Amino acid sequence: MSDQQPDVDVVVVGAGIAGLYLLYRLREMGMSAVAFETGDDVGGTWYWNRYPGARCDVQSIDYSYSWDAELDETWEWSERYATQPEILRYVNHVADKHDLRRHITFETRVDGAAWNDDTELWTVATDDGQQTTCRYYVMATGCLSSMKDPDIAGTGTFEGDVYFTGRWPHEGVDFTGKRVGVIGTGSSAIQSIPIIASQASELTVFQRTPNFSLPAHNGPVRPADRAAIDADRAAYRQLAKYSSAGVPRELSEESALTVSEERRQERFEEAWEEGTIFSMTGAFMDLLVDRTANEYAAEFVRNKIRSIVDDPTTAEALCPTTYPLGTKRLCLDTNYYATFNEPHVTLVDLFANPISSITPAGIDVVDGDGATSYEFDALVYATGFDAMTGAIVRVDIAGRNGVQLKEKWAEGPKTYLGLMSHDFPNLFMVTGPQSPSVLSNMAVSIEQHVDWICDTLDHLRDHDQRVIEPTQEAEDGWVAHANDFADMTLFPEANSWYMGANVPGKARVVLPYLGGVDRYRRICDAVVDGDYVGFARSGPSGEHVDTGVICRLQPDVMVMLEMMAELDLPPMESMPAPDARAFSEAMGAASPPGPEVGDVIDATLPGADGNDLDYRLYRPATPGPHPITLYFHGGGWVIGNATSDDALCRDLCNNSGSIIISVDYRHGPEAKFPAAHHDAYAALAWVAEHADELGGNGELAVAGWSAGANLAAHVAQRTRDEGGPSLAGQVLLTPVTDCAEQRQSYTDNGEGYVLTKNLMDYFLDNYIDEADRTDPIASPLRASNLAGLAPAMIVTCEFDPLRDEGDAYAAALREAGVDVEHVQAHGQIHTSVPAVGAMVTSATYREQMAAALRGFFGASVAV
Ligand code: N01
Repeated sequence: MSDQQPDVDVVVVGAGIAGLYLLYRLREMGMSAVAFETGDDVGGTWYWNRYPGARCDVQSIDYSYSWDAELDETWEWSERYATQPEILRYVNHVADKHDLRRHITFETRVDGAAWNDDTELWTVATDDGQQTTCRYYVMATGCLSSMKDPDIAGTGTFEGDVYFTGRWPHEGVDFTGKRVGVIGTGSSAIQSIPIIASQASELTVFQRTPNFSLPAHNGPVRPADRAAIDADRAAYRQLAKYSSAGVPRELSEESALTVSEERRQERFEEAWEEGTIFSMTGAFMDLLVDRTANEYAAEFVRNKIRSIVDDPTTAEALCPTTYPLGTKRLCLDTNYYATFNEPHVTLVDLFANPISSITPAGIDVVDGDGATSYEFDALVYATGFDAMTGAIVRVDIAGRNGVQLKEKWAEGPKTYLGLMSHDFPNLFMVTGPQSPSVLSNMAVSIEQHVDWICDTLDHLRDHDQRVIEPTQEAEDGWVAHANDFADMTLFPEANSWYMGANVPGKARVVLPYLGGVDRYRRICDAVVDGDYVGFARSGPSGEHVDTGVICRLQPDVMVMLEMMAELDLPPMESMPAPDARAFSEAMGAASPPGPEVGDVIDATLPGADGNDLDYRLYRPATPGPHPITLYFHGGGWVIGNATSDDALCRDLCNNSGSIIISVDYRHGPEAKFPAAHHDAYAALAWVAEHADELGGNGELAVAGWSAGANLAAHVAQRTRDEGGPSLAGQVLLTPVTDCAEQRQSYTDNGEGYVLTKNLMDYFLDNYIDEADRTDPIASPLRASNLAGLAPAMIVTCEFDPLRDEGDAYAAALREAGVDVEHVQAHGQIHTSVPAVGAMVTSATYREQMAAALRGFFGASVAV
């Protein structure tokens, strides 16, 4: 550690909306700072993007700073969606009001930055040949500031006027009487095309992928919106901070799959009329996660396009069909589609007629075996940006031991919270990749990041620390979490700039964090409240490393637990068994129904002591006979019945191609151990004997979940010992295998993951006396001999008290020579795998269970 003092405490790159607020906060904190800005004035994106029609696509009352209450109350936006000149005026006003320009070095580009481990300083190199040392280095470079290379043959040969939407001439362009070609149909093109068309003598639009665009319905700020913010401005801003997209709005709790066609059309019409980018994707809760739900919305918009555009061929070409709605950024327009009804406007569909080359006179496209040449006076490239990472890696950033950020990110960005990256101490990013950024109201996300960064610098100073860096483990955890969230959605299906797919050679990964602004903010706050979970900090006061990893649960599991916490349900173990059963049934009734199957029959079969056992038989729709899987429900031998795992049984039936017979068994405390175990075996014997009548083909397997998996494991042992019935296999989902010992997973996961240690104790106490718990019937792991058992497929879940005993059983079976497939479900809890229709991330384990059954039954199954 050296005591070398830097030139300034903080170097900021960029003087846009983020850079200005950073400079303000840093000055208020008494830290010295300089911002380097390539442009000759403030504004960032609003400085560069001056193309005709440029506006924000989040309502201006929302897309505003909230940190200056006086500004917030006095600034009047003239329209719902302000134009670029008005937004630039606003940004300039802020810079003047707070005298921020004096901290900015304009017309100066940052080319490189290197960390020095000895001095613990960054050296920042600028294109004027200067070097500036700083303790902290903040990239406030914006998500859409690095223009994409148009990557079209012949670019540069055109002899007419050439314009890029992202670098528009300050003096403006008059296209009157000109023949104009526009390449691209993203937001920039969609905003500018109607205005260029109103001037040009001929306009030709070259479209590679059509976009979904909604009418902006721009005009004065709507009275209802104004009333909402005027009623209590501070409360409104607070709502925005804890909303999913940084804009206060009610989230739909309706599924597009379960409402009537009439209701769907009604919601989509409302969304179309609302004119915001969040209205259509938010019309139903499942539009961005379910392909069928999404297709309803997509077709609605396509029908709107067909109703606006006169020429059917042009209309169809304008209809997006190759990706789900909303997985490329939705656009807001004013008269975009109607512009194609103008006689001097032509659409060239590059899928049918790809560009062969830009030429000195215009553009040549392939046309059948020949070519068509278009001649222009002016060409407009609206070809987009190297989004989110482009502006960051364009600077040569060298971290610890010379590690290059560009190389580290070659396979996709790796960050902790989208704020920092391991090996790059004291380097912060504002709205970096893997933060909500572009999927939110940027004004809200920028402020949150600036506040987090500045509060962190304040904290370091207060604690006599100088250096902060995320640990590798924390970063790996966040990258995994961000990817898990993305994988739950439809976003990976589109070749969008969200995926980096618009830039040839760029890694294809989801760049923004999809968990929402509210959740993300709570996570960032929790990291701080936990004393910087996942960060290493050092300085004169010593070194402190927090080895924690956040967000290890799968995202949908996390969401489900959050929702359950909000319900504040009473603990089941506080209830007498009959009440616990009724409570569990009520919860189950609120769960999504499982899929249709070929046939469902409810009947009874004899239990071990002349008692009747209800069962439900699920028959596949495929022609029989079928193999049979006897299934035992979960519920700790206390709750549940033949129909309580209905959705899982349906799913298994369809995907395994076997008949599933879900059989009930007697429960504690009324019927204590070993009643349930004996019933399970009696049921197996009866099913084997009646297989023909039940539609079976003679093959038989057992399956179960939790206590039901314990029964399945038991009967698998007993059939071996009693010489039948013979089993093709056993599928054990989060089984109880040892009632007598609570392993480490009871401590790790004993609270907060639905099945708690207390609940498990309650189940055990209700069913098995202490003295019986070492009996191998109750604890199959304790059997003296595990050899010769039917092949097993065992699923254990990372956040389950029963995890370790399930793992131990898999290991013990394998040791005994049993054929075992053991799947450890990452980020799942005890109850998440059976939750068909509710938990997306556990579908893979359900599929694996079904695949295991198919494997047991070999060639006899058809699905
Ligand atoms: O860029 P884009 P943009 N040959 O990447 C096409 C924000 N924004 O500047 O889709 C032929 O969306 C490309 O085709 P394809 C907003 O977040 C906001 O328009 O790759 N075509 C696409 O059609 C937005 O999403 C506002 O097949 C080529 C177009 O060029 C983001 O900025 C306004 C091509 C690029 O569209 C980017 O929007 C404007 C090629 N070689 C922008 N290369 C607001 O309202 C690319 N294309 C705030």
